[in-house]
Amino acid sequence: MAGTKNRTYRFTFGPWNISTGADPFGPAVRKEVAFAAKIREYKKLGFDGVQMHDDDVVEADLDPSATERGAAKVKKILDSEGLFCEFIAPRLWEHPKTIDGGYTSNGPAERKYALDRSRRAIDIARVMGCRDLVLWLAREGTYIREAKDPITSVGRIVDAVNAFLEYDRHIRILGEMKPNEPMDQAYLPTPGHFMGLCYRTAEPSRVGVLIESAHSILAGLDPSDDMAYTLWHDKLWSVHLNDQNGLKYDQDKVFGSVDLRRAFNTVWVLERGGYDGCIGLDVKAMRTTRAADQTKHLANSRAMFLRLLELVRSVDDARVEAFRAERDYEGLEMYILEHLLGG
Ligand code: 3MF
Ligand code: MG
Repeated sequence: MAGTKNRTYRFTFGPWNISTGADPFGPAVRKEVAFAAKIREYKKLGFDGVQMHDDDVVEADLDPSATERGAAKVKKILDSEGLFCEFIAPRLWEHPKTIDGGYTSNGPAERKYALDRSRRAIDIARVMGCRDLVLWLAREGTYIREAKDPITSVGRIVDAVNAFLEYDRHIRILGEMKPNEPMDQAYLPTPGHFMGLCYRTAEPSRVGVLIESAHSILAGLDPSDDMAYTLWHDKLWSVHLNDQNGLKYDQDKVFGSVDLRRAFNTVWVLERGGYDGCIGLDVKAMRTTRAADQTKHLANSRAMFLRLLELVRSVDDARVEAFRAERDYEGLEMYILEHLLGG
């Protein structure tokens, strides 16, 4: 796409990306870093904004005025660092009331909790000066398919989105879809599923997606194709770039660290598709990483994006078109591989 070559990108990540290294088989290996100290790292690492869960900002389940006061304090901390808040995501997968899911739980009191908590997350977003609410529907699925009614469940998710659109006339809702983990199977496993649903909501123009590379890979899909599909619909509003080595647990590896060409294609689609959202990274440090190096994976992922961006921008379009015109995809492939190898 013409006219995009001077575009600068804004980089974001969530404070959970600086982590203790605990995994399901072993405890923390690094000390928890205090929130304010994490925030001080952002600019040093070349980042512009912060992605946040509701309870990254303020403890869950406080009353409305305590919630507002707490959020205002955090807004000041971000302001003093020159950072913006990109989105708020209600963390509906840790609370005892959300063991069976949030919006699709079989319990009416639990479903009400999920809706109320999400509305509180919208209140927090307002105070933080951001207009995006991200829904990672972590537990909206099952371990055994007989546990819930699947058709009712889809309707409940639509009803929840509609409730949020009505609650705040400016907020945008972004679905972040993932096929499995923590659940065996999710009701809306891919961005395409959420896209279908968003056209059935009360206000489709305020419903879109965040696409995470690893989540597409886990669904057996190519992240750049998922992104292209939603860009065509003007609905790609945020991304979580990372990488994933095959179909196993969600790895959140450094962007481009597993499949350089797949990452190159991702940057190609974002750049040429005129993507104008933030470049969000959702990456984990290895458990073996020493505390002194616990932000390297973030700096490295950002550096990989920028290196790949240079490569995307220096592709010779005329050559690509000539290969296409000749249907010489063998030649085109070798041209791309040599370009990636610096030749
Ligand atoms: C899980 C995720 C989540 C979301 C986050 C913000 C904890 O695989 O990707 O990270 O990105 O909740 O939406
Ligand atoms: Mg993510």
